[in-house]
Amino acid sequence: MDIESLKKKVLDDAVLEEMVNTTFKNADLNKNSYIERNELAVLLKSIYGTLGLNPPEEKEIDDELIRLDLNKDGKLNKDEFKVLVKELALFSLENM
Ligand SMILES: [Ca+2]
Ligand SMILES: [Ca+2]
Repeated sequence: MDIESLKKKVLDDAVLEEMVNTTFKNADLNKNSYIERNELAVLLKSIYGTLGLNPPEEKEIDDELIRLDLNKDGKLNKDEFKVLVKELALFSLENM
């Protein structure tokens, strides 16, 4: 399968939904159905590690949280988290 059709597949709602659900469940360490800053930090560090990048700085984690936290309650719900999962999926495809 080529990259373009892979991308299309990733952006297919059902596939993305599945990825979001799985990632969200793994990232939500205290199981309160929100991704808090510390949980986002753990997730980003692990993703950066997987991608072979330097670990994110504290400021980058703050910036990510601010960027993704659309309703400004200081944590990410599943809809907000979905944006990140989508970006990460596309990013890993671009860098395969
Ligand atoms: Ca949580
Ligand atoms: Ca939020």
